[in-house]
Parts: sequence; structure tokens; C-alpha cells
Amino acid sequence: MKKLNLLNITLGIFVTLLLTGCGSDSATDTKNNGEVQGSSSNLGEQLNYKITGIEPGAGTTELARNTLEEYENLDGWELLESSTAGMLSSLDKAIKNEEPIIVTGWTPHWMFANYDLKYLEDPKGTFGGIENINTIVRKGFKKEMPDAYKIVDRFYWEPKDMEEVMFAAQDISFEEAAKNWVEKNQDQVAEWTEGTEKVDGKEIELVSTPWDTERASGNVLKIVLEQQGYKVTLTPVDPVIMFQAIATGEGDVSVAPWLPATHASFYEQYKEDIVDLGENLTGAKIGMVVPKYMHIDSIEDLQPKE
Ligand code: PBE
Repeated sequence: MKKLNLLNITLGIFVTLLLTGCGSDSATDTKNNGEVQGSSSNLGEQLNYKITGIEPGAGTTELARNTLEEYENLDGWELLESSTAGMLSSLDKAIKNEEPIIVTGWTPHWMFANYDLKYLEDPKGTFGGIENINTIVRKGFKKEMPDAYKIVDRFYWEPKDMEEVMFAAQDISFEEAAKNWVEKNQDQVAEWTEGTEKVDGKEIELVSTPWDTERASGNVLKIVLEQQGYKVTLTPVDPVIMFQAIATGEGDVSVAPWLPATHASFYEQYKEDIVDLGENLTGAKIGMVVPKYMHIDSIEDLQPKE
């Protein structure tokens, strides 16, 4: 799993380099005549009919591809698949130049705190509605590790908690940010561990995905389990590999599935072979995101390529 992930990261960086190269060209040929961009009917031309996306393996990418198919007005539009870092740097650059850009984005994320952004309305609902993040475990986990099962089953927090860890982790490591959160929220953690016994180094494979939201939740749960004496390995992989790892029993637990929409197809594929413990967070969202200075409100406002 680690090898796969490394390969994925290397590939991601490579694709990002490729795409940031192309992206900057298209951003510079779209200079307009002084007026704030994004209002005119030639927005598609200004954007070269490109949506700035993220990693090919992300659920968001799959739903963005579906979106391009489902909306007739998006005929001729393309999704630039790259990486989250590439998307964020294109977004930053566009905003600095007050140029138009459409990205695939999600909440919780610091991008909404750093920039004035809005989600484009999605009348066909191709990006889903309110998303939850669920906890899944492998079959047999409850029986073999009943106390660890109790803890992961009780693990539940609010978007503001996750954001606190994510924001802190912009300056310190995720491990440290998670540790600080756990120290500050001992009462909540005590509710998760109540009535469970400490163990001596029992191993738990915690499988996650490589985004900040899941770095936050994964590291918090890791620390909570470690404080109970478990030896926890946290491995970030692509979402489909995360489901597969739990289905095959290579992994014990994941708190990374975004449902019901974002990871729906992976979930469908593996749902018979995993145990779904329900949400550990609610109030997440994904969709097409633009700077507020752009004068469009809905995906349907975009014009097809001539
Ligand atoms: N995300 C963040 C991921 C899940 C967590 C929304 C970018 C995705 O698979 O799309």
C-alpha cells in the first residue's frame, strides 16, 4: 500500500508540473479589457473551457467528470486533473490577478477562510448535497478487538473541530496539531474511550486518504488509540484503495469515506465486504467553486464550447 501511495504521489507531482505549465498559458491569454472577469458570455473562452480539478483518484474528480457529462451546457468543457496543490496554486494565482477560474473544491477546507469563494449552484445535484464522513471497519474487527471497535464507533466530531486541526497544521505538523486537539478536548475523548481497557501494543492499521481533512481525523484517532496502548499505523492511499484495503482485511479501520455522494461508486463496489459504522462528521460539501468576484452563480450559467 505504501508503494502504491508513493507512486501515486510521484505521478501526482509529475501531472501537476505538466498541468501548471499549461494552466499558466491559458490564464495569461485570458486577460480582458479592464472589467472584472467572469461576467461575460465568453467566460468559457477566457477559461479555455477548463475546470481546474484535483487528483485523478479523488471522488471529487469522478463527480466532476460526471458533471461534465450530465450538463449539456458543459459540452466541450474539460477537467484538468492534477493535484490538490496544483489546484490551490492555480486558484491563488488567479485570485491575485483577479482572473476567472473554476476549481473543484470542498468544505471543510482553509481555502474558504483564505479567499472569498462561492460554490456554483448545482441544479442537477451531480455533486450531491450535504456530505458526511463515515467510519468503516473490516469484517471481524468487532469480534477480535471489541474495545478498539467501541472507540472508533464512538468517534464523532464537528467540522469546527476538524478545521481547528487543519488550520493549526498549516504551521505545525498534523501529529502535533492532532495532539494539541486531543489534549484540549479530553472530555470528548473520554466519552469515546469510556469503559474500554488499555492494551499493550495491539496493532491497528488505520487506512486514510491524502487530503488535509483526513490527515486531521486520522491523526486524532491515531493519538486517541495510542493513548489506549494500541500501536497504530496510519497509511494514506487513494480512496478506492482505502475501501479495498478494508474489504480485504489488510486495513482495520478508516475514517475517510465521504458519503453519500463523493465516494459512492467505491462504496457500491465494496459495501458487501466492509462494515459501515455511520458518520463521524456531518456538514461536508464538494462542488465547483469560484471566486466571489465572478458574476456567475450556477453551473448552468456556463456556455458550451461553440
Ligand atoms: N476530497 C477530500 C476527497 C475526500 C476528502 C473531497 C478532496 C475526495 O475524494 O474527493
